[in-house]
Amino acid sequence: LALWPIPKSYEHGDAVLWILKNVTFYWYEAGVRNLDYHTGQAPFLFASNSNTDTLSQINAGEGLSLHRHYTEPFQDYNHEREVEGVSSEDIIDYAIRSAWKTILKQGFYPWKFHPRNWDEPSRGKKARYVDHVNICLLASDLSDVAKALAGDVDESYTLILTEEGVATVAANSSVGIARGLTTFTQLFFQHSDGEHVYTPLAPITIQDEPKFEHRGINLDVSRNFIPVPDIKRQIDAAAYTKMNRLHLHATDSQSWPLEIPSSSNLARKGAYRPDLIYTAADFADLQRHAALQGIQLITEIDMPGHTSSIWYSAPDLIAAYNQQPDWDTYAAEPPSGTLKLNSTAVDKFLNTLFSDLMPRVKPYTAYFHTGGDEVNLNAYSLDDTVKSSDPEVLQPLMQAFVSTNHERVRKAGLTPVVWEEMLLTWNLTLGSDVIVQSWQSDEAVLSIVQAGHKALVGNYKYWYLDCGKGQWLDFAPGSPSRDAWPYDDYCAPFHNWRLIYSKDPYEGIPEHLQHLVIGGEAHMWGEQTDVVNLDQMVWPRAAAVGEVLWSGAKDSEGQNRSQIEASPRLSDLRERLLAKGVKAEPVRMPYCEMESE
Ligand code: CP6
Repeated sequence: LALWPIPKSYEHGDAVLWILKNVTFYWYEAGVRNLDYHTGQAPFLFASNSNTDTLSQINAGEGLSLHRHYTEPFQDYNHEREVEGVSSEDIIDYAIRSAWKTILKQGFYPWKFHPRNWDEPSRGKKARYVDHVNICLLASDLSDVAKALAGDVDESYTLILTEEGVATVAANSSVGIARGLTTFTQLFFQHSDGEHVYTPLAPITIQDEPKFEHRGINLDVSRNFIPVPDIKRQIDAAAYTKMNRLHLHATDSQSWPLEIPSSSNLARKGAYRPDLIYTAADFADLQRHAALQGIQLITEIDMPGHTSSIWYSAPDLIAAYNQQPDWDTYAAEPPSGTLKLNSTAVDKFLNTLFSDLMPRVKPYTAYFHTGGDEVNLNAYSLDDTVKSSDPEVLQPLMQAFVSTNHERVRKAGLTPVVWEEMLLTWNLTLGSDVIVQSWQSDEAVLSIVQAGHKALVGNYKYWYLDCGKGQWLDFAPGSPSRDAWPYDDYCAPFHNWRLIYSKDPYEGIPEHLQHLVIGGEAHMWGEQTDVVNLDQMVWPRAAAVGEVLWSGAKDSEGQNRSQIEASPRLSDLRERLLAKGVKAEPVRMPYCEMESE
């Protein structure tokens, strides 16, 4: 089975099924009994072994009505609509159009194209035609998008392709439909005749649902600027591996590319160049592009550390700016600089910032990330509002700083996310709603869930995609005297997909606390990555995280999933990503004469 991520359960035969160009998508909804509209017959022709409650309900056509149907020519989703947020209808509409495009327009060849003496697997088998695809949204409640944004959307789906050539994707939510259609596209291969698309996997029944609710990629767009179309391509690829979060590490010490209209100098002066910014329109476009594919874009404004790019527009707010040559006394990375910790000017600045940004993220996500990683105590000895590096002095100030910010986040109707240091290093009291993002260790994840918080995993030894590239600090004052990058001790070697795939998010977590591990993220820190190597750095390795988070790290026997079994599937996914214009790296050779089937 060439699917990535692997579904929870599946059964398939080996008839060959062809798809021709004139496929119609029928979209049904629960609610009104009206099956005869348009088709004049019950549209669901399931194999007789379709015996679950859901399927018999659909079979009987109970309470389903035709909402809409799509015949060729398919237009692209209409992005012109200038409304805030997305609806269930938008998500399904987008999913149908892009599934069709993926199967029939894009073109791709299976990884195993067997260039020499190859017998097409379809040869000699019975050909069938899929002439319609039924999309069944079973929930009558169209508020499922609101649930998606609250993080508790039902992403499960059922996918059936009968011997008669009827395909059905049924789900309780629009996002479930989108996930099912994604799987649907992965059943099909381009024939070497260049004209037909076939699946060797029909008839097939798949029942599927994610293991973890939060399946993300953290994309750092501050260290190197990443243009909007390139971020969109990461979103598309993430959706294609059934990931559902894009954590945008939008600002850091090196640059502030995010336009904040009420403080326009922030990006104008803080970006690398005034044109290397995300305008408010770009930002809305990105959030919408993600939401249409069932992905929440979660914005992080990292603070109080990692903020020296604010100095360019508001120098009075920043302490320990650009200390040379001993920047590393004050910060994890040059240039040093941190928001002052006891400053009314900083408080006013943050109030303006949050009032501007929160209402704009609210239609597309339930979360906001306030950062909090790698704060250096020494920086506050140079902070005129503090003048101390004593943790006893700093802790209450940090508590007030974070509590105030989290109140702002909650007032906007959002849930705060923070890096683990705020809880584990600073010992802050955080609201029980706060999600804590871990990056340093399994022990950290354990401490987070023991404190009763929801945790995101992303251990740097496994899920940091940037590791293994060696040091990049030679330009920084003071650095040449140091031969080794401090991170070389642990952010090395290169994390290949197998290492990434081997990590179980539940490692070291007792069973009764595992429900608090809500998922995790692959991290793309951007010091040595820009648009030239972005795709290769992220793909297909992020898909290894995607499968672990969707399917779980263990197989049905409780063993770590086989990398040998995963390897050809990942190779196949890589071909499909290439067909989408994502320049994913190869993970192996295209063909081996001696390979077993
Ligand atoms: N930037 C920010 C970084 C890192 C972190 N935060 C980082 C730390 C250690 C390694 C890689 C990246 N570059 N803002 C840590 C969360 Cl090895």
